[in-house]
Amino acid sequence: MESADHKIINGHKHVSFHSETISETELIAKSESFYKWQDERRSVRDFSDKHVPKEVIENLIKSASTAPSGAHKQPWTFCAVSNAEIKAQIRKEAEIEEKESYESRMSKSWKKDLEALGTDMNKPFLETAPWLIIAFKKAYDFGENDEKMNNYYVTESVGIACGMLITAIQNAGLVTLTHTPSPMKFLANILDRPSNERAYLLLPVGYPETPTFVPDLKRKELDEVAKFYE
Ligand code: IYR
Repeated sequence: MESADHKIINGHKHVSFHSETISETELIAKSESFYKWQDERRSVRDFSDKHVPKEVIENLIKSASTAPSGAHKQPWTFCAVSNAEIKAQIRKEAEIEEKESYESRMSKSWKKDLEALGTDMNKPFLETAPWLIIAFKKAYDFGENDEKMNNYYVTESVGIACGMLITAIQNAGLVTLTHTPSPMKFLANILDRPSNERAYLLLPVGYPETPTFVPDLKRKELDEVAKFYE
């Protein structure tokens, strides 16, 4: 059965998609205001412990999970932690890894590059922030009979979903930080994740502490990040 609102491709239903065409003036205005708003986003390392409702976190994760993914497999699990004991355990184990990284694993030039950001091995935000969202990538999935099911472009897909999560967090009026303790294996152990999941990124979510200071960073100019072929 074919009708104007859907068609069948390879035996699968495709529904009609409509996106409103606006004027070029509106296009320019919308794209510019979105850019200006995104340009206000800053990674914040000092969090307030102010409560954030669980429903907000659910909506943020639902937004991230709208991301495009290889063969629409959505190869991710977002673990949201507000439990104080679990946050304390995550902080303790992250700081053990970070201490090792700062003291022996990271090169001199790497640490020099980080000087401007003011990072160190101490990660109090892992306990202070009301929520930690840990993104896990699913290397593969399990089918109905526990057989392995392929996922595709897993790293890219989860990276895109995390980018959208960061934007959703900003849109909600909250702040975050892309934290990647390395190695991150301890997160799968603490959160008891199945064998197909690997920790990808940890995002503390909440309000900034007041006052909060962030590095006086400058972003690259358009001509440093883009080349046009017209
Ligand atoms: N993971 C460490 C080090 C670190 C690395 C990079 I690259 C940064 O942009 C920031 C920090 C830490 O979280 O301190």
